[in-house]
Amino acid sequence: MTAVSVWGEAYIGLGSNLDEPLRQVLSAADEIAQQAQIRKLGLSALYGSAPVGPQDQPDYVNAVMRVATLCTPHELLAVLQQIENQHGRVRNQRWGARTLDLDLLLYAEEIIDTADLQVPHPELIRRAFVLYPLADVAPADLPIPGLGVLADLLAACPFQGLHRIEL
Ligand code: A4P
Ligand code: MG
Repeated sequence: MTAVSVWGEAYIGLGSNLDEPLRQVLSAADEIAQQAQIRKLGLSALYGSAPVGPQDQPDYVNAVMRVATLCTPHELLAVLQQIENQHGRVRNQRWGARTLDLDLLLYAEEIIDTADLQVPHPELIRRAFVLYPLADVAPADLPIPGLGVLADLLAACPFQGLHRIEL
């Protein structure tokens, strides 16, 4: 019997608001792309966004990356958490300031609801800083499992002061 490698498509949200956020996001995108089991298919523009959650923290830089991967969703989460840790990520406040946040937004058309992983990411449909960059790298008719298609979710999501960062 021959082993079959199946590349699944996934979308990763990148965010940072500490310690040179632009550099954090761009280097994290490179580090994700360098993983043996991950291929980069696209990276959105970088966006500046006001913090969602506690307001006593700096604005964020956000982006979304589209990948193909041989990892299972939980393996991919572990890879992302390892990269967060390499960026000095400290977890002390939910939705608080961070050097790097990597969220698994979507994995193929799967719906996952386990203690340590929910996909689609539960906050995705409310967040301009996720949906607009997602639209840079995904087709308008991308299915968001259980929630609709990207174009409809975008149309229902206010811009929330999001702005593109020109490099
Ligand atoms: N977890 C469950 N599902 C996922 C998933 N799909 N991707 C679990 C990644 N992690 C997932 O995350 C807590 C736990 O969520 C993890 O251990 C993982 O098992 P965390 O990164 O330790 O903590 P957190 O990020 O503070 O919590 P949470 O609820 O993941 O927050 P979010 O949703 O990541 O939001 N405002 C702006 N403008 N831009 C931002 O990027 N980000 C956040 C964080 C808040 N406000 C923001 C931004
Ligand atoms: Mg997170």
